[in-house]
Amino acid sequence: VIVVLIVIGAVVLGLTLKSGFESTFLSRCEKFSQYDCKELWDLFQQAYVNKDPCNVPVEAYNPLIAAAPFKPQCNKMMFWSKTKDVVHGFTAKRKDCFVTLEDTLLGSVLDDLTWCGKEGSKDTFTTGCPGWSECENNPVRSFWICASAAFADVACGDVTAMLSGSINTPFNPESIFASVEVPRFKSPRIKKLDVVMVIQKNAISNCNHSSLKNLMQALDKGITYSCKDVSKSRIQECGAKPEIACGACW
Ligand code: N1C
Repeated sequence: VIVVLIVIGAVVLGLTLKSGFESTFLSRCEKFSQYDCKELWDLFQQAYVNKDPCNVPVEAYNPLIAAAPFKPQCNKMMFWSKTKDVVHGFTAKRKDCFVTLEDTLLGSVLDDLTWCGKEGSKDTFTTGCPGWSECENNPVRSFWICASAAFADVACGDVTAMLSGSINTPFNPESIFASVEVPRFKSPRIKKLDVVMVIQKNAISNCNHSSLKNLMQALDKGITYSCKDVSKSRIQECGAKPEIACGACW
């Protein structure tokens, strides 16, 4: 009898205990009211669970994104490449100025997480998952491509992008910004792209960098381009001083 009870107990526990990953997903999700987080968790899992972790296509996340669509926020949408910490340090304090993908439900729920499934298992794993460029169709990369495409699809008005002056190729064709987001910027929905080049002490490039010519050429005709070199300290100052108007930050 005791053995049977232990077995039943273990099975019940196994069915009800949430993994750390699921708890993180749900607790981050519940900060946004008006969504059914359990439903979103189920849709999320369906994208990669019980699949080869190198064979999760971008489209696998379409049902998830359809259930928590991005809202257009004209003139406030912020994109970035290789400047995540500066951007989020700023937007965390100045939600009045800009929104990034990480300020939306799906972006904030999955930010900084790693996950994958395995063939023959209904579990979510957080270790032993393929790295970002180990195989193309990995669950994490496919999610960010799908979400970034949907986020760029609703961008409108004047959009801003923070690029890094501390790397060799600020506009890198391999990046999600260049390969997924910029190609979806369409005139007349988008009027202007304001590039902010984040300049630190170790800067090796700025608005004059040749890769930015490729960015200009990639832009849909009708979208105006601008670029400004802005020091990291100025961006941080603007984050720290809410009295500075968004339009006067740089
Ligand atoms: O490849 P990137 O930059 O150009 O991608 C950034 C670009 C942003 O404009 C975002 O809208 O694409 C979107 N995006 C995210 O919001 C995001 N959050 C977290 C893309 N990737 C995102 N991540 C993780 O950052 C992702 O897991 C991958 O590892 C990096 C890509 O960032 P990058 O190379 O600096």
